[in-house]
Amino acid sequence: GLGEHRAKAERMFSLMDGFLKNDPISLQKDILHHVEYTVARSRFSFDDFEAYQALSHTIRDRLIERWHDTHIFFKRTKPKRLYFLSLEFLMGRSLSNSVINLGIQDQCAEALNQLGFEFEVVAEQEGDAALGNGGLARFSACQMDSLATLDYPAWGYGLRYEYGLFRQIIVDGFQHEQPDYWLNFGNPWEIARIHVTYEVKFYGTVEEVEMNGDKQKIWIPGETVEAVAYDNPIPGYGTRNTINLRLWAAKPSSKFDLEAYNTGDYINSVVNRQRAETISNVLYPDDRSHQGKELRLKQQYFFVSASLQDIMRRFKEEHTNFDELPEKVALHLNDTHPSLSIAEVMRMLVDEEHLNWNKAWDIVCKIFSFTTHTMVAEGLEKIPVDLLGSLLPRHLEILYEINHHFMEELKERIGLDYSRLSQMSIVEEGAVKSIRMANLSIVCSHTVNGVSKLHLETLKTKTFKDFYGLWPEKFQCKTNGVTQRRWIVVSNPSLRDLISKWLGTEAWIRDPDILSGLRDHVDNADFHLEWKMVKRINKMRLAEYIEAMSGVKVSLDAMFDVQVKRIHEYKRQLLNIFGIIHRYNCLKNMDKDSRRKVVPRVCIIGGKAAPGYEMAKKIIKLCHAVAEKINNDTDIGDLLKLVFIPDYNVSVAELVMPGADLSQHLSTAGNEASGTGNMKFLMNGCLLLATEDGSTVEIIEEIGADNLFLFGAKVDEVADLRENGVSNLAPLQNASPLKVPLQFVRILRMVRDGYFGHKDYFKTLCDSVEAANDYYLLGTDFMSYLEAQAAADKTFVNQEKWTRMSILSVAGSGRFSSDRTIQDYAESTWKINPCRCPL
Ligand code: H53
Repeated sequence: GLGEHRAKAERMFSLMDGFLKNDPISLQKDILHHVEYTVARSRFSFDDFEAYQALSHTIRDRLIERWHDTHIFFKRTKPKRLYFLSLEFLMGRSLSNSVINLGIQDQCAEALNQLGFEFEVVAEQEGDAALGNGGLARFSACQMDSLATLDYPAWGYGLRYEYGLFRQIIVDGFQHEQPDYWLNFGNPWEIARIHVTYEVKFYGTVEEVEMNGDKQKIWIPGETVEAVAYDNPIPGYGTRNTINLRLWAAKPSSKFDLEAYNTGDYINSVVNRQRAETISNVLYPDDRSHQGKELRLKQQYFFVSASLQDIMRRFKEEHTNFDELPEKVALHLNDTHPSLSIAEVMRMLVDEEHLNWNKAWDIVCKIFSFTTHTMVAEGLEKIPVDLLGSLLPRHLEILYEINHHFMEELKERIGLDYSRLSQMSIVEEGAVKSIRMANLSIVCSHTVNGVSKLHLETLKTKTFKDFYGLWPEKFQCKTNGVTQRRWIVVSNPSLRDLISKWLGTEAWIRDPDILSGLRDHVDNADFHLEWKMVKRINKMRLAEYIEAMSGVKVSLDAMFDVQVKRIHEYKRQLLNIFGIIHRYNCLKNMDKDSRRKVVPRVCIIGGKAAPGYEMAKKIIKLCHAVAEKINNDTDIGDLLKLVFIPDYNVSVAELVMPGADLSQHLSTAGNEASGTGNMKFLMNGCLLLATEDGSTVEIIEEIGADNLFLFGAKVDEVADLRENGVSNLAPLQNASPLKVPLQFVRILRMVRDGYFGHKDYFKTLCDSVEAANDYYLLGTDFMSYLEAQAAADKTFVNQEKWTRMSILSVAGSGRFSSDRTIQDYAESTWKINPCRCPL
C-alpha cells in the first residue's frame, strides 16, 4: 500500500545524494567516472575526443535530471501542450549550447583545465547533428531553443535519420557528396527509449464491415514496421525547463512473420525484415523541391503515425473525452511535410475511436496550425494519388472525403465557379493526379502562418489568393527569428562579453529587446575601439580556418565579404561571382595609384548544392574556376581573394558569421520567404548587402535603410521586368545596353569563351542568364548591385561610420530573436502558456 510505497521512495532518496553538483571538483569526478566506466578508457590516459565523450555524458546526466523534473511537472499540471511536427531539425553541436544553457560554462572550463584539457578544443571534437537541409531545418532548431527557454510545454517530433545531410567535398572544384554516417562515434545527446515503440502500418486494402448495425471502413494493412523513440533533451537558458525532441527510428517489427519462418526460408525472411530499417535511413538532400518518391512518402507517414500514436496515448492517459483535445493539444505542421497528420487524426478518431465524421472534423479543425515556408506556387508539395493510394489506401479515401466536404462548402459560398473550385481543390486533376498538401493544410488548419511580412503579403495576393478571400482571418504573419543563445553566446563569446559589459547586464540573453540599449553608446569612442577589437579577433579565427581549409592566406585588413547558404539559382550566387569577376577586371585595368585606394576584399562563398541540381553544381565549379584565376594572379595580391568554404554547416556558420564584415543576401525579390542567415549576421555586427526580399524588409524597418546596402528590383517590379524588360528582348546582340549593361555582357562573354576554362561545362549556366532567359534578373539588377558594392567599399574606408552601422545592426537585432517569434506563436496561434518547473 501507500506505506510500502513511501518506504521505497525514502530508500531511493537516501541512496542518491540529491542532484548532481556543478562545482568544478564534482564535475571532474563525474568526467573521470565517465572516462573510466562509460568510455572505458583509463582515467590516467585519455585524449581530446574521449574527454569530449566523458564531458558530454557528464552534461547528459544533468540534462536527464532536469528533463525528468520538467516532465513530472508537466504531468502534474496538465497544461495544454504544443507538438511541433517537423521532418527536419538542424541541431548542429550540443555541448557548448548545453553548458551555456545550464549556466555551467565556467565550471566546465575550469574542470577540464585542471584535468589538462581546454574546453574549446574539446568542444571542437563534436560532429554536427545535420538532420535537415537548410533554413527550414535550422529554424526548427532555433524554435526548440526558444520554446525551452520561454518555459512552454512543448515537444518536438522528428525522424532520426542515420545518414544526415551529405558531406560536401570538393575535388578539382566540383562538388562530391559523401554520406554522413553521424552515429558512427556514438551520440551521447540522445536517450534510446527501447520500450517506447509503436507499430506503423503500410499498404494493404480497405474493407467494409458491419459494426453495431453500421457499415464501417477498416484498413487491413499489409506491412508493419516498428518505430522506436530516441529522446533528445533540449535545455532552456536560465530555467530548469528541459523539453524533449523525440526522434523516431525504424526497426523491423518484433511480431514474427510466422508464415515466412515456417516455410523454411529463414535467411530471406531476416533479410526482408531488415528492409524496414531503410525507412529512417537517409535524409532527402533536396531543399525546396519534391520528387514524389515512395520512400519519402513512407518516411512522412512513418513519422506522422508514430508521433500521433504517442500524442494520443499521452492525451488518453489524462483525459477521456475527445472534446477536450483542442484545449489540451496543439499540433503544428512545419511546412506540408507532416500534413498527412490530418488524415491520420481523422482515421484515428473515426475508424478507431468511432466518432462520427462531422464531430471528428470539428475537432481536427481546432487542433492544427500550419506554417508555410514557400513563396511561389511551383514550390508546393504534391503527392501523386497512385503512390498514396497504394501505400495508404484508407488515407486516400479520407482525403477524398475531406475534399468532397470542402468542395460542397465551397460551392455554397462561391457558387459554381469551376475554375476557382478546381484551383482550390485538394485534389489536382491532370496528367498526374495528385494531392495538394498545402491546400489540405490550409483547409484544415485554424491558422496559416507566413514567415515574413512580405511572404504573407505574397500568400494573400498571389499564392493562396482564393483561400485568403475565403478565410482572411486564418492568414497571419510570424516573422522568423534565430536564437541569440547559439548565434551570439555560443558562437561569439567576445561579443557576448562586450555587449554585457556595455549594457551592464546579461539579461539580453533571455530578453533580446534589451539589445536596443546599445544605441546609447553608438558614438562612444571607447566602445568603438572595443567593438573593432572583437571583430578583429573573430576575423583572425576565420582567417585561420580559411587557410587550413583552402590554403589561401588572407589579410585581416581586407573586408571579409560572405555569402553562405544553400546554392540556388534564385539566391543568385552567380550574381556574386559575376561581381567578383567585374572587380577583378577593374583591378587589372587600374594604375598603381588608383590601386592604392582600393579596399582589399576577401570574398567567401559557401553552401551545398542538392546532388541532382545541375545548375547549382555548375555555380560551385565556376566559383572555384574564378578563384583559381584570381588567387594565383600575383599582380592582384591581397587586393582580391576568393575562397569557397567546403561543407558549410551549422558549426562552420558559427565561425563564419562572427568573422564577417559584409554579408550578401541576393535573392531576386519575391523568392526568399524569409531568410534567417541575414538575422544571424545582423546579430554579429555584420553589415548586410541585400535585396528587399523576405525578412530583410523588416530588418530595414528596424535599423533604417541607411544602415545596410540595398539594391535591385523591388518585388512589385519583378513581374513587369520579366515580361517587358527582359524576356521580350531580342537575342543578346540586339539587346538594349540600358537593360543589360555592357559590363554584364562582357563578363558573360568571358565565361562563355572559356576565360576560366571548362567552356562546354559552363555553357548551360551562361545560357540561363542570357537576356532572353534571365528569369532571376541577374542582368537587370547588375548595375544596381555594383553600386551597392561601391557604397560598401566607400563606407568601409570610413571606419567610424562602419562601426556605427555595425553597432546599430546588433542593437536592432532583438526583434529577430526566435524568442519573439515563439512568444507570438504561443500567444496567438497555439494558445499555450508558460509552465515553469520550480527549482
Ligand atoms: O525556410 C526558411 C526561410 C527561407 C526558406 C526556407 C525553406 C527551406 O529551407 C526548405 C523548404 C522551403 O519551402 C523553405 O527558403 O526563406 O527563411 C525558414 O522559414
